[in-house]
Amino acid sequence: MSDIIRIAIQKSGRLSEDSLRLLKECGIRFDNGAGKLKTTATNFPAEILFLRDDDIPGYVEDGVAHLGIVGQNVSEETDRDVDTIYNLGFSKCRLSIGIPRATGYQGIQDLQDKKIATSYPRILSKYLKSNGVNAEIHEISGSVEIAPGIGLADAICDIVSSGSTLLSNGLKEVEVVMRSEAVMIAYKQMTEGQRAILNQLIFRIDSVQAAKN
Ligand code: PRT
Ligand code: ZN
Repeated sequence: MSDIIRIAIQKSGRLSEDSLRLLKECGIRFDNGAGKLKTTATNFPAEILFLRDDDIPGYVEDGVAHLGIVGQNVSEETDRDVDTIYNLGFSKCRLSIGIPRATGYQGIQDLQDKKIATSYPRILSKYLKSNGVNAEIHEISGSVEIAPGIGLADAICDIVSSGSTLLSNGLKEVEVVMRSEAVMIAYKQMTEGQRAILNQLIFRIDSVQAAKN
């Protein structure tokens, strides 16, 4: 009876609005007043935690949160032991490699021994390895697209959506490393009661998604 599930969503960023909307469309009512880090739903056995997206997989692995909504890019990069249980279809983007527009490009071998700036060192290094390319990965946490322009790197690997950020930094997209969308991830060791709540939630998400198609 006392079972409750904690759902972690991004506090403020590109996933926030759609994550909130999804929960509301599932009929879960809660107060998400500004600055709140945690709130309790009034009509569903759930608490909502508002976190930075990068922290969500770790919280879900540890069971501090039982469910989380993050981009596949973040889930993959953080490499936590969680189950991916639902592809939610929003926040679609790709993780791509970009190089200066004027630089010629024949194929991925051209990246051999080059310096690539990224916030996704794990995914990038796997991708390069699987393509037999050895490059120097330079990890930076933001404004990755300016790295080539300031002489910090020969190439970048970052999230692309419309492509306008690449364009305005004089870069062109040469490799798509992965495609991403928002997913729901889950703690692996929920109680039976929590699984029952999760099943109710999934049933509601299915209905919401079906109504959109
Ligand atoms: O503060 P916190 O750590 O929670 O947020 P954040 O700043 O790390 O993430 P946020 O809110 O920017 O993005 C959250 C998630 O949204 C990402 O992990 C992706 O899964 C997804 N997403 C979808 C995007 C984009 N589209 C996107 N366009 N994430 C980032 N971008 C950035 C990208 O980094 C680049 O600088 O937008 C720029 C490129 O956009 P275009 O349209 O110019 O190509
Ligand atoms: Zn983040």
